[in-house]
Amino acid sequence: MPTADDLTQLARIAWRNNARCIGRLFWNTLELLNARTATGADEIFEACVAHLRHSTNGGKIRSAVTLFAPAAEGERGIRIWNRQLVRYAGYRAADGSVLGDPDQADFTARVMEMGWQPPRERTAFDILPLVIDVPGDRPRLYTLPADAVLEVAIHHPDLPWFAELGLKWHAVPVISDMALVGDGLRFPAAPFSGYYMGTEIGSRNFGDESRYNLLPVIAEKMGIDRTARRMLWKDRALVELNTAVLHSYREAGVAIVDHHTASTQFMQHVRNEEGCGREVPGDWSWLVPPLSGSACPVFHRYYGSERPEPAFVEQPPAW
Ligand code: NRG
Repeated sequence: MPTADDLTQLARIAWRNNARCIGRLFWNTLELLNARTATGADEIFEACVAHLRHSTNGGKIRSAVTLFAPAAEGERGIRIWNRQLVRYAGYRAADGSVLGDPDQADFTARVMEMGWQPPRERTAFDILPLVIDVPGDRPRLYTLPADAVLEVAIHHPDLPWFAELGLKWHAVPVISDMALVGDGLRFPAAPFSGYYMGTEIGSRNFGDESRYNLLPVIAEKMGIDRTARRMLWKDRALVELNTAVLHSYREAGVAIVDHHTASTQFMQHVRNEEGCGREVPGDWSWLVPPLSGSACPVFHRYYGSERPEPAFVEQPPAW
C-alpha cells in the first residue's frame, strides 16, 4: 500500500513529466487530496466539490490533485465524464449554431438526454453538471453548488464597452478526464488543478473559431476594418482580449499568469532540471503560447521527446 507521501511524490513527478505544461516550475508544490476510500457517487461528488473549494481558496489558487481509488488491472474504474469539473454548456440549435461553448455541445446534448435541466433562461455561461460513473452503478448527475465555483467577469482597463459584452470565465481549471499512472497503479479519476495562463482563456477559449469565436466581435467594437487580413485585425483583437482577461483576474484577486512570465518561469524550470541531470519532456506546440510566440523565450528551442512515467495520460472518453 503506497503512503500518502508516496502518492504525493508520484503525482508531483507526473506533473513534472507533463510535456504540455508550461507551469512546471512549481511541480514540487502540488498538494494531494486523498479520496481513495470514496466509493459511492455521492461521496465522489462531495470530494470534487471539496477539491474545487480547496484549490480555489478565495482566488489564491492552490495546485492540487484528488486521488480516488485506483482501477484494478483490466478494469475501467471510477470515471468522471466531464473533461473539467467546471465547463460551460454549449446548446446546439437546429441551424448548427451554438449558444455557449461549442466544445461542450455533444456533452451538453448527452447530459440533457440523461435528464439535466438547463436553466429556464439559457446563457453562454451555464455551468454543466458533473457525471460520476462508478463501477456497478449507473452514471449519476450532480449540480455543483454555485458558491463552489468562483467566476471572473471580464472587463478592460481602458475600453469601457468591454464589460458590456457580458463575458466571464471560471477561476480554476480542473482537468478531470485524465488518468494518473505510475508505480504499477492507474488512477482513472484524478482531477488536478492549478491557475490559468491568460492565453488559455483570452486566445483559445474566447478567440478560437471553434470556441466562443470572439475576434470579429472585438474587432467590430474596436472599430477596426476587417476587410484586409494584412491589417492584422485578429492580432489586435487578440491583444485586447488577452489584456482584458489578465486585468480582470488580477482585479478580482484571482491568480493567473501572463504568457511572458510563464515562459520565463519555464526556462528557469529547464535550467533547474538540467542542473539535476534531467532532460525536460516537452511538446513545443503546446508550450509556446498562442500569442506572441517568438517574443517568449520558450519559442527558441526544442524539448525532450521522451514521455516517462509517472504521467497524467489521456484515456478514451467515458461516454
Ligand atoms: N486550456 C484549458 C485548461 C488546461 C489546463 N490548464 C491549466 N491547468 N492551467 C482551459 O480550460 O482553458 N492547471 O492545472 O493549472
